Amino acid sequence: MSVTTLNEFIIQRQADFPYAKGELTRLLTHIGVAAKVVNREVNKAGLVDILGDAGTDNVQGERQKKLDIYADEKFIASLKASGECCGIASEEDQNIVTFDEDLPRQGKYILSMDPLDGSSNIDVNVSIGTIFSIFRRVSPVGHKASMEDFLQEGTKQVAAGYIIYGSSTMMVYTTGRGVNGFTLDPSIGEFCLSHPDIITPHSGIIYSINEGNYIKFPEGVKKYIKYCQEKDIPTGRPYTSRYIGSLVADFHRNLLKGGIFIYPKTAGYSSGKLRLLYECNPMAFVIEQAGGKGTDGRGNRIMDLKPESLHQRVPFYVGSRNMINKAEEFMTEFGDQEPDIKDFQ
Ligand code: P6P
Repeated sequence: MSVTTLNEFIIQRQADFPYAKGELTRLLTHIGVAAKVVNREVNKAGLVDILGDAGTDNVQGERQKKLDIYADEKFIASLKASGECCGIASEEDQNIVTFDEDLPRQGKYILSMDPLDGSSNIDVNVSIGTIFSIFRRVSPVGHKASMEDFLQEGTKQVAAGYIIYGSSTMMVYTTGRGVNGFTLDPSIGEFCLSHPDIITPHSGIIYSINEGNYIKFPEGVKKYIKYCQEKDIPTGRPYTSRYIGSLVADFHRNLLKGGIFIYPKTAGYSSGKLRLLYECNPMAFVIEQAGGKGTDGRGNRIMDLKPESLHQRVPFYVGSRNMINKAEEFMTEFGDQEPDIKDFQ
């Protein structure tokens, strides 16, 4: 069976892309290169001194792992070298990363990313991932990237996807013409097309939510969880609860098998925990291109939301369209107001 590498696929599909002058091809290719470099370190994380804490916190006040910072640096370097990316927003960096050199400033694209999502799982060998979201810049070419380049609605994404560093390493992305998955073949060091034209089932039997937060959930979420646990053979219920605590891993499993992932508002996270720019928007683009839905639980399409800040959080309901619709019925009927955090202090 002939193998199609990521680079061959991107070039074959270049004609699909309105800005087909090879720009996006170079950008996606450089993302693939950085992914292979990060994958090499992730795969030997237990053997070299890049496990554990870096002794610093990121903008979220979350403990940074050495591999977080390593991944951030490698993706930034590769994207800068592509000459197509004029600026980057990263979970690991307070402000946007811009470049002084003329070459990257000529870039027509910006990228928002979570360079290593789920990094609290690194030390226990659980799958983690990189998530990326690509826009055309709105600021003038040749100048530094500006904040307005990054605060565009998700509907303006030109490409988005993720790399999952798991039992195998995969890159899954969309440019608005469907979703395709590539598995890294370590024997040749190439991402090879393994999951062409991914379509997510309209319904599934998996629900993914951190039930440890149950008492902090809005009433509608509590009622939906109980619905998932009730026996009803025709709908596949009781569903199966699957939650890894690594968005890329939970999302990828549900994308392929069908299911719903929810990170709602909770007492403590009154806007939800996940970030709009570099977690929710890219995953929403992928899921919609695969036939699913990504909303805030109240019928608002994630990709329609106008971002107000780089690290803005939103409630996130993503997965099989019939399951999202059912969950939103519960949010409408029973409310999505989270309990007051003072009740738990
Ligand atoms: P919790 C990882 O820190 C992350 O950002 C996502 O990858 C994951 O889905 C979520 O947080 C898990 O959060 O509160 O359930 O541990």
